[in-house]
Amino acid sequence: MTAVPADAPDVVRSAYAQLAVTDLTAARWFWVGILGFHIEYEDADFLCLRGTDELTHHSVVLRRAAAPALDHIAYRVRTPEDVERAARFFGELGGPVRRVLKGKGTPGVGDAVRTIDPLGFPVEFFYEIEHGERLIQRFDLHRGAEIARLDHFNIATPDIPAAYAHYTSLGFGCSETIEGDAHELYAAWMYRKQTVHDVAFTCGAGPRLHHLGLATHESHKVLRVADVLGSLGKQHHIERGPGRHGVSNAFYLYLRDPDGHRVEVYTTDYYTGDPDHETYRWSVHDDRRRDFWGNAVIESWYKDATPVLDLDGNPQPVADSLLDETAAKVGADGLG
Ligand code: XXG
Ligand code: FE2
Repeated sequence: MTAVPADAPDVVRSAYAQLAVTDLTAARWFWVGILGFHIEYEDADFLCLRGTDELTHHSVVLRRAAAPALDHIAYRVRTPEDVERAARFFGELGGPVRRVLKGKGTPGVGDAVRTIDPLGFPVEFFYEIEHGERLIQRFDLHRGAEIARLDHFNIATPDIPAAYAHYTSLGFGCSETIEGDAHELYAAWMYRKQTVHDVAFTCGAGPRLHHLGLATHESHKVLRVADVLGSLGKQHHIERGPGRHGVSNAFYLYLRDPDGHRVEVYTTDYYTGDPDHETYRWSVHDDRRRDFWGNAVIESWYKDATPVLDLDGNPQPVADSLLDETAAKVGADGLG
């Protein structure tokens, strides 16, 4: 694990994302029925969802709204003092900093701080959260893709070096990158917990949410969810995969929920917790980097993403990407 810079909050992990969805019934079919999330809390406006391995209240929150969007991504910090540290850190960066008191924000979450980070993303930092019943060995309740936990956020952002610099200043390590001939950064994977990533950057118009990475334990769960969608005639929810990533080595499948939010069912990446863990660098010309078997990445995966909201619920303006990975000559991708 990398050291925490003196002025930065000690981030433990990517903890939850709150998505705006237009139809909670349709969303429930997908997130609960197909992915296998468990409902920890629901009312007319919110659905709080938890994976089988998660002991805290939720890792995905769905909020009923007029249009699909990302409300915020949220990181858990190590102590209540780190919530204060987050307020100071982002205050000094000049972004808006808003206190959200327990009971006034997302159900189950204690006192939190929300900000718009230098990349334009709405981000929450919290320590306190309610705990849920242990479901690890409630095999009788496991279903669908049997999502065990949220693994990562993937964000679409136009300037990858700026994203890399910001998350480095928050004490994140870098497990892997995709780079051009002059080492220009096309993508990077960064972590606080001891896996390949808590957050990754896809070069694209942004700020937008590219996807949520959701961990399941076994690759046959990834295959099963694709089979089930086919059987139901719902194959249009499958966007990319199944396949084996080059970056991360994970076995993967990308799906789109009824509002178009992208999720990745993800399994078997690797440990990154040694203090001298080295970054693994892929060439943008290596067609195994995004799919180890050289399968093409479809254009919608590079181009589509979820709009993000500011702290008042208004859409954040989007800037064009500085680099275009689809324009790099990348063999089997067939793009560019
Ligand atoms: O989690 C991931 C991803 O960011 O979704 C994409 C790991 C690897 C990849 S990639 O498409 O680069 O293999
Ligand atoms: Fe991912």
